[in-house]
Amino acid sequence: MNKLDNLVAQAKDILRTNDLGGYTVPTKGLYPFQWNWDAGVTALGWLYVDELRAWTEFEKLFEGQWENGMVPHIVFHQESDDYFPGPDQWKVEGNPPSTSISQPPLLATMVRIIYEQSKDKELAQTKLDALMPKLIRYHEWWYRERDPENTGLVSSYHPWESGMDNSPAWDDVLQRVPQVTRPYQRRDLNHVDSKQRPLKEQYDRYIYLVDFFRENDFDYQKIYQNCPFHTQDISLNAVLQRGTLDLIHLNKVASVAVDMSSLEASAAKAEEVFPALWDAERHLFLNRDHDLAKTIPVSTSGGFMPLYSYSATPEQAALMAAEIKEWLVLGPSGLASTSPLESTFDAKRYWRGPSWLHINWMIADGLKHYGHDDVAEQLRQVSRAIIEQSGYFEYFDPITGEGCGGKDFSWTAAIALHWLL
Ligand code: 2M8
Repeated sequence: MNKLDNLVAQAKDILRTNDLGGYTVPTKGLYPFQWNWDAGVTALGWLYVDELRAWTEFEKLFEGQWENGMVPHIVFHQESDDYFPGPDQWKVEGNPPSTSISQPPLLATMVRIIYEQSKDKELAQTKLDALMPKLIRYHEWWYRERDPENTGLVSSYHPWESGMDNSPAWDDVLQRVPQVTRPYQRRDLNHVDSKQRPLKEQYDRYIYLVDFFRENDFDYQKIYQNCPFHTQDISLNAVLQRGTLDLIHLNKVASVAVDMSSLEASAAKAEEVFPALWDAERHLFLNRDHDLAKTIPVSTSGGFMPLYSYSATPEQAALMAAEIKEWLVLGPSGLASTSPLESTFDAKRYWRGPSWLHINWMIADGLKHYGHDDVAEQLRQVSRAIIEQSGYFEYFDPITGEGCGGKDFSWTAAIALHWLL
């Protein structure tokens, strides 16, 4: 087998191995359940293995959708002692059990790509038609419950909701969250070197928030008013924006079109407010601290995500393309999740520095939209080089390309199948 065939075979094997029967775990051991944005990216990989299976990934995730439309960040389809905090900590009633927070909503965009690229068009139409009402309810939930004052930006209440858990962007806001005093036992450190994971002090605050949601009866109004962690995450908002635009498009090809005026108005409102998050000196967009009503001055890869949602001006896009090229000089093995120039940059510690393949792909997709094909191609080449060098790890040291975190990782394999191989 040549090198390329070997990489393709390995990626497909990873999806099959991580398949627990209709849903794919991110990696065995470390993450034994179905995660929301992992499921979206992973479905894209299944497209190259088994189209029907790609659609099942979404259907399984939507089994966890709440009455109010929310799609949880983890759906606990079966029990496992490998992970903390599990369903006994979240205490959400429902079958299957789930968490009470969500994750960056990239499902609609992944559904659109799979719908357009699948070969079995009849299957795709049937599956799309069935998923549309669920996707619409999910997006409506974001705007209704997470932006109740119609500011144009949805709120996040937990670093886990951003998907970029220990990003330095959240450090100051997280300091306002008390540390739990009750004992608990982390399980992630049974699987991964502690130098590549969040600190105990951060976990103490993550768990406090889990208790806080439960003690506030998961009531969105109480949480909106009182949650000590309250951010407006630029990356999540960009993912939502792109997803809503894709959903509006999908409504035109679905067998039954519905009134999308409310989602159209939400997307238009977001377009109005994104410019306020642009930082003219850093050449990227910033996250926002809701309670202090100001932007958070930390440069992260999430700040480039308005490329992916088509929310930047051509001038801003050109500045971001140039900035990305500079980051790639300092960290040539994929786009660092935190600027290598930030004092908080840490090359191996999870979202504080490492590069992540699905983020590289989304940003490259945005760069292409703005005509910066050269930088998009550079991101593709460096991403390809790291899997050749290190295999399908969860994340990669952006300076050396060393694989970090979990190995045989589903979304890394999926993005490789879709974008790199
Ligand atoms: C990581 O997050 C989980 C909590 O959700 C964890 O560390 O326990 C993040 O990288 C997140 O973005 C990802 O969805 C999840 C599963 O891959 O792992």
